[in-house]
Amino acid sequence: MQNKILIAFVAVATMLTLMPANAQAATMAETMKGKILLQVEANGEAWYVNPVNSKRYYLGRPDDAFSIMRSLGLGAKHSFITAYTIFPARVSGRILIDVDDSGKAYYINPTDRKAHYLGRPADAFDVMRKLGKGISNSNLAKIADSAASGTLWNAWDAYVTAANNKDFDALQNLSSTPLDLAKDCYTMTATVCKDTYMQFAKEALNDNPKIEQATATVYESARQGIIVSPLLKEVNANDVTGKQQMAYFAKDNSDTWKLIRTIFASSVLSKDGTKTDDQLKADLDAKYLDTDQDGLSDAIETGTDLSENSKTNKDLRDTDGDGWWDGMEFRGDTDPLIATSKIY
Ligand SMILES: [Ca+2]
Ligand SMILES: [Ca+2]
Ligand SMILES: [Ca+2]
Repeated sequence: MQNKILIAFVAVATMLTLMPANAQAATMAETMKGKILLQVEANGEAWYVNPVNSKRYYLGRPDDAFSIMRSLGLGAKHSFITAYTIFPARVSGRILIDVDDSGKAYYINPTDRKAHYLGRPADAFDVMRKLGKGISNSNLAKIADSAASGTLWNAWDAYVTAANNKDFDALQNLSSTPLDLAKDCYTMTATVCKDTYMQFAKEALNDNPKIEQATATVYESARQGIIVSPLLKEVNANDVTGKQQMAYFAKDNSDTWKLIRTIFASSVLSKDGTKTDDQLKADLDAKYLDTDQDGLSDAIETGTDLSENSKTNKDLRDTDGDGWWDGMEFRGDTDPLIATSKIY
């Protein structure tokens, strides 16, 4: 335990740096477009990769699979559906709904571009099992999950689930950039590094003030979002402490929320006899004040914080005017003072 330090600031970063992997992920999603995938390393869960947006849709039970596949269908004339044995490439992997014949649905298998009738839920399920291709968890993680791209809170929930399950692949899929094991873990093996990393992510969640929809403050625009827990203030015998958790998310070029970083900040104000507990609590509020709501306190932006100085403008959300808020850039790996340095 550290003590007697007037102000101790600990920022624990559970997230990474920026760049590649997106290219790799894009390739996997491209390759799998229109295919039905079976998660062979789990319980054979089935997914459909929608060729329209290259995102995967969980097919679940037979009834679910049937309705999901139909909901992603493309209306087609009966004459079009009966005109081909091998369908044109533009409908490869699509589900065609016969608008002239009571909405009968057909799946165009991308492997041979032949139509498979999806009559009742059981038919859809059979097609899924017969045509589904096995995929590893790590490759599946490279394809964006349609459910994960919903709201900012979906993204936070995905993070919590990944951390609690110590699911490294899920966390990698959610993160804006992959963890660079070689760079971040030095002499550890990849397996030990991943385990340590996930252990850390889980503990950080349990130790911190909770981020919950009911009590959190959210700063959100079309492409970025920051979730801030309430500032937890505790009065102890010799000090007053403050703790806050924050999570920074950005939408990637496929419009999917990705995690930039989570931060746990804590401060200890020692009681020196000159201030009351309430005054020390007020000092904590002041220390965490974020006037321009960009995810960085005024103290960090102006350099009065002892440990961090972003050198950004405390009254301007986006100091360099590149569209990304100061906190997003400072907590990510781009420069908040250089407009050409951008998150996406
Ligand atoms: Ca600020
Ligand atoms: Ca600012
Ligand atoms: Ca900026």
